[in-house]
Amino acid sequence: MKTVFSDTQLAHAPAQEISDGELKPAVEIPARAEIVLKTIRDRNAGEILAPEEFPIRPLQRIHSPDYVAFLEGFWQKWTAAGRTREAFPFVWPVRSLREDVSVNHIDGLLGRYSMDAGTPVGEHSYKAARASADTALTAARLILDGEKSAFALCRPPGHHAGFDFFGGYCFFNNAAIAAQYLRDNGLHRVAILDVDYHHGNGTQALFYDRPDVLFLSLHADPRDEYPYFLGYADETGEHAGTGFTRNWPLPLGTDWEAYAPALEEACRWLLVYKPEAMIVSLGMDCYENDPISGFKFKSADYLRLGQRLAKAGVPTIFVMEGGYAVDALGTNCVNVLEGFEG
Ligand code: SP5
Ligand code: ZN
Repeated sequence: MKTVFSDTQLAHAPAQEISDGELKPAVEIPARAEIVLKTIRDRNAGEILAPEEFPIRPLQRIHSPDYVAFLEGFWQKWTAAGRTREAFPFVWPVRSLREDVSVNHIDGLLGRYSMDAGTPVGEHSYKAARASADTALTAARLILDGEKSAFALCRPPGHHAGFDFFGGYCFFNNAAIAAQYLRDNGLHRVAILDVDYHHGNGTQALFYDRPDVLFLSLHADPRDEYPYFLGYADETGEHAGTGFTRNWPLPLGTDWEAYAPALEEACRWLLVYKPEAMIVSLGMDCYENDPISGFKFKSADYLRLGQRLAKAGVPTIFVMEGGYAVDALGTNCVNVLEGFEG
């Protein structure tokens, strides 16, 4: 399987994140991509190519122009305000506050365009996130050109990012951008299967009223885990999209045995929907030693995951999302890719 990756994605290198009432070392770091690359090379898991540079249009099919412009101009405004360190938002337009006003202050803008305080924004975040989206788009291009599978080694990840907000370490929704690109280039039905440990709230919301992109997600029960406010079983789509979103919230402590039946159900929905292509939002954070997560996957379970996904028999783009046990991340990720290739 071909892998797409650009060194520019390494430029987003956050030092710290807000977690547990402290500033802790960031977990969504360049070493994640580096270990996956190294493992692909060590195991001869296929050619690694650089992404094409896409124009801004495919990205703006998913994200609002004002949000994209905010991220592009962020560092200039931040430093003009005298700040030198990476940024964290801290005030949000929640219930009873207005999100329709056009604020000037960079702290107001940071809140307007974010969902949490857990996502550091630095000098190079925008260009790394653009490169990450280009990586997903290039993988989509490979599928349109006839490849049966492709791996977009995306970083920063994407599935928490929405129409006009960043969060959950995500800036641009790489999987959604790839799905829309497939739709805009002749495919009629695209499925997104999200197996990251966290619910893909951004992706779900982007396609919630649409029947042309099926969204299926298995994740930790949001009652007990980030992102808390979306990802419940009663969310099944709205308007024309009614029935085209499905969620499997699973309890903390879920291992492969408990996960597999839910995955079977999701695969049955895939079978019924008959997508022309599938995008797998591939987080490896269900792993037992993940530092921020609570599932119990073993490394060998990632082989099984890849094998099961191959049985769907659909052209597949793997888009990397989370997974923070860096030492095992390469093994777990390449296990999925090799499991898929058989
Ligand atoms: C793409 C992705 O996987 N994003 C995940 C974002 C999770 N952000 C919340 C992190 C909270 C960490 N809390 C640590 C608890 C264990 N000490
Ligand atoms: Zn995750």
